[in-house]
Amino acid sequence: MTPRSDLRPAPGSPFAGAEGTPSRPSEPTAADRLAFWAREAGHLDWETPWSQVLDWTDAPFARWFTGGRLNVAYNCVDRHVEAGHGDQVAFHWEGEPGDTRTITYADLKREVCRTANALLSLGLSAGDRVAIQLPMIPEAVFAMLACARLGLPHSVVFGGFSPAALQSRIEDAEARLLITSDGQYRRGRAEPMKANTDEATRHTPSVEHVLVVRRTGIEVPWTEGRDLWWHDLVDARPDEHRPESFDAEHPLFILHTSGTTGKPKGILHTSGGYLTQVAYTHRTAFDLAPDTDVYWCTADIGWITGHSYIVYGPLANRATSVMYEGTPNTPHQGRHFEIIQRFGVSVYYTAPTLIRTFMKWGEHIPARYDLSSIRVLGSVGEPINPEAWRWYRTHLGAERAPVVDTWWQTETGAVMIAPVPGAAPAKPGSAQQPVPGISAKVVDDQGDEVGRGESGYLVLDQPWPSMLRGIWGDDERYRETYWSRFAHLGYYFAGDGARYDEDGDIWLLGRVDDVMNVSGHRISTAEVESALVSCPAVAEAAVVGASDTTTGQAIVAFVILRGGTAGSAEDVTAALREHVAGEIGPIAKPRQIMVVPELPKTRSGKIMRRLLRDVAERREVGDVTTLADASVMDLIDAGLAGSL
Ligand code: 6R9
Repeated sequence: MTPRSDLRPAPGSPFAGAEGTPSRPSEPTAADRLAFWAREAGHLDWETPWSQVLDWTDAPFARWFTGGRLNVAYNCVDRHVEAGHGDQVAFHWEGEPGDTRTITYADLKREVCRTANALLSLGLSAGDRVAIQLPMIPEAVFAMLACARLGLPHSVVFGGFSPAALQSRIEDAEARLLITSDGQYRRGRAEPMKANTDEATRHTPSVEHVLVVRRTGIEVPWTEGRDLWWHDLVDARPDEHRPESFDAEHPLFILHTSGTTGKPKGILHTSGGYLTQVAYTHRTAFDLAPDTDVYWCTADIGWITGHSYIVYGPLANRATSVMYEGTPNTPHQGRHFEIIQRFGVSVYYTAPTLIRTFMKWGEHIPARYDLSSIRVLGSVGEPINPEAWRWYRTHLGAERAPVVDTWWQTETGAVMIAPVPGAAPAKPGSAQQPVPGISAKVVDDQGDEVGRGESGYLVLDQPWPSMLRGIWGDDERYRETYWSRFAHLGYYFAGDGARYDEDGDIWLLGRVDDVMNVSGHRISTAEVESALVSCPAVAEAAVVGASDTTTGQAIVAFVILRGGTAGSAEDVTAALREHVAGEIGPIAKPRQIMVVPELPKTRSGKIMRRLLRDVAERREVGDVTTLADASVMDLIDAGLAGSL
C-alpha cells in the first residue's frame, strides 16, 4: 500500500510559511523534514494512509500521521512472515543458566497470537492498560507485542524495582492485568518475583488478574481466581489472530522515568510516529542488514532502550537479535564475549558503564574469544568517556568497527543524536550530529544558540515523530517539565548540558537538573531523599550524584539523624542503604551515606547540592557566600574528617 502524504504545514504551525526560508543555508526546511518523515513512515505497512504528516496546532501536544491507521504488532511480526521470512530467526534467546530458545518470525507470530487470544479471554479491550514485570525472557516480548496487537497500552516495570515502585506504577496506569513470573535468575540464583509482585498488588484494586510465567519453578504464593499460569491460559489458545488497525496516535505504552521531583513520570508514547522513528534509527544508526546481521542490544526490556531497540525497532526491521537473560559475569566474566562468538554478533549495543566494567575485568578476557564478527558498536545511556570509547573500539571492534554514540531519552523514544557509522570521522566521546530528520541546538539561558567551542543547554527545536505525547494523566507537568524553560521559543528542553566543538559537533555533558545517572539509569535525588526520610531515624536528607569511575555517577547521601537513634553510625547507614533498596530497588542504593550535623542551605532554604557534591567528590569546597550559615561546611568537614 502506498501511503499518501500531505506536506502542507498545519495552519498556525510554526512551520507555516517556513518553506524555502531555511535559517541557515545548510539546514533543511520544515517541509523537507516532513517529507523525509513521510518517506520513512512509508516503510511501514498502513491499513489506512495518513492525511497529514504533522499536526502541531495544539503544541506541545503533537499528532503525527493524522488519520493514518496501522497495527504495530502486525508491522513487527506478521508482515515479515507474509513476505516469506517466517523461517528467519527473530531471537536467539539465552537464559542465564545456559538454556536456549530459537524463535523464528513464524514462531513469534504464533506466540503473539496465542497471547493476544489469551488477553482477549480475560475481557481486556483496546485502551485497557497492562503492567508487565518480567525477567528478560521471550514471554516479555510476546506480552508486549500482544498488548500492541490489541491496542492495550503496556507499562513495563524493570524487574529490579521494589514492590513499592511497582505498586505506584500500577496505580498511575490503573492497570487491569499484571504479567509477571514465578522468579528470575540473578547471578546464578533463582530469586522470587511473584512474591514481590503480590506485595505490590495487595494495594492495587485495579488489577483483576495476575498472569504468571513459570521461569524458575520456585514456590509461589497463589490467589485463587485472580492468579493464572501463563502455560494454562496461553498455551491452549489458537495461534491465529486477525489484527485490527489503530489510529496512528493510539497509545502504545507508558514508561515511567525519574524526573526532578520524587514521583516518576509516566511517559506516553503512541503508535505510528514512534514505530517510524525507532525503525528508521535502528536501521541507519547501526547500518542494519536484516539478511546477514546478528544484532544484540544488552539493555533490559524495562528501560526505553529495551522497548525501542530490543522490541519495536529491530522487529519492525526484521532483524535477527540476541536476547540474554542474565548478568554479564554469570558464571564468568567472558559471558558476553562467549555469546558474541557463539551467535556471530555483528552489531553490539551497550552502555558505557558495562564497557568500563569490562575494562576493569581486563582486556585478556575478550582476547580469549573470536569477536571478528563485530561490525558496528553502539553506546547509550550516558556520555561515553574517550578512554572507554577507545577501549571498546580496540578490544571489541578490532580497531575497525565504528563506535556509534547514541544520545536520546525515554521522552524522545528513539535515537536523536548519533554519528553516521562509517561516514562521520570518529570522535571519541562525541555523539556528533542530530540524525537526519532531527533538529537539535545548544543554547544559552536566553535560548540563543551558542557559538563553536561554547557550552549551554541541549534543546530540540523541532517536533519529531517518536516524541513523547505527554505525561500520563498530567498535561500540566508535561508542559512545565519540558516546554516552560524556553517557552517563548517553543523548544523542548532535554535537561542535558552540551557543547559545540570547533567543527560544530555536539558533546553531551550530563544532566543539568537533579537527575542522577547511575549505570545509565535515571534516578532523581528527590526520589532517594524521600526514601531516606521515610525512615523514622532520619530527620533530613540530601542526595547528590558524585562521579564514579565505573557507574558514571554514584549516589552519595548526607543525612541528619533524629536524636536518640540507637546503634553505631555504620549500622545505621547500612540499614539506611537497605531501606532505600527496599523502597525503590537495589539500583538506588547509595554508594555512601554520611551522617552530618547540618546541611548547607541558602537563605531561602534550598539545599546547596553543589557544595555537597564537592564533599562527595573530595574536592575543595566551592563558593559558600550564598549559604545562610557559612560555618555549616566547617561543621560537615569536621564531622567527616577521617571518614572519607
Ligand atoms: C536512552 C536513555 C536519558 C538521559 C539523557 C542523558 C543520558 C543517554 C546518552 C546520554 C550522553 C549519550 N544519556 N544517552 N548522555 N551521551 N549517548 O538512556 O534514556 O534512561 O531516559 O536517560 O541519559 O542525560 O537525558 P533515559
